[in-house]
Amino acid sequence: MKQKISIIGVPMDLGQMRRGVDMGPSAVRYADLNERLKNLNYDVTDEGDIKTEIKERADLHAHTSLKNLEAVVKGNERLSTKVREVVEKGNFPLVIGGDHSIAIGTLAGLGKRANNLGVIWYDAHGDLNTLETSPSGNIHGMPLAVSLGIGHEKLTNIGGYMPKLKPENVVIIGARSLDDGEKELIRNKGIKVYTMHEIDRLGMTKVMEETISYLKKRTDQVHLSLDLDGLDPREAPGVGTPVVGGISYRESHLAMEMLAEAEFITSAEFVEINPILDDSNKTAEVAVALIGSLLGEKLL
Ligand code: Z70
Ligand code: MN
Ligand code: MN
Ligand code: MN
Repeated sequence: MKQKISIIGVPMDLGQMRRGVDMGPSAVRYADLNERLKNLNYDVTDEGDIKTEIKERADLHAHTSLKNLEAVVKGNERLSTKVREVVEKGNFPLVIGGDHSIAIGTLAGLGKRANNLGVIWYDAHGDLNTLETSPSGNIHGMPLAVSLGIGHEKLTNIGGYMPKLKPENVVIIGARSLDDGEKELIRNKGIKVYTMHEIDRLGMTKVMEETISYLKKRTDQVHLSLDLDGLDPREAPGVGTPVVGGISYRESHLAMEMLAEAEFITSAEFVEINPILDDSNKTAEVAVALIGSLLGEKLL
């Protein structure tokens, strides 16, 4: 039977302050995602976009310094429901963002059905802040903490349960910008992290071999949450928070191919694609190429 993939767009831009990341799903569709997956012989359904609030109309002055809290919660509740439905019909959820705050809803939808969910967090950042540790109040800097059950209860309770994840089931790859509170959380919870230092030292092959065997031992499903700012901004310039010294396109390609060979990724999301800040839709094209590799595309 043909494997089925459901594309879910999430034009969310309320988890951060830059304009344009809400256009990420359109940019990725424009870069021919659907075609690419059909050529790999998948049965593809584009589920369309999840409704998100418009920036101007969101409650910018809610009674908390978590920016746009209510609007972020609403969008993520809708996303969580959609992801759960897609998993229940046996499809592979492929979520396209939108800022990284949408990982809260994706993981809420997945965790409901998995016994022991694992996550690969491919990102320049840890996204492990809470209101107390955040330098910005931006919720896209918090989704991993929230999914571990740490943070504002309106966020941690999305989907009606918590936590969605165990700290020992998480592997962060590509980190090079961590706030003090995030470093503390990583140490206290024993979260496995491959910073750029380890990627340079060990090479991406070893990093992925270790990541795969680590998660295979302890999880029954693995979600890939890929923030395009994990890549170097020279190759993925269309992101809101570029950080120099990132993972190369080639290394990322290899990482995706190794995940495809291991056949253990059960859902994925590609986030923080901002075509307004881009160089002729390059970042969406990179995302689509990586998605192709993740889902089994080979040159020969
Ligand atoms: C910073 C914060 C962040 C993504 C930037 C940045 C977080 N640590 N996350 N871009 N995807 O504001 O919390
Ligand atoms: Mn916008
Ligand atoms: Mn992120
Ligand atoms: Mn990031």
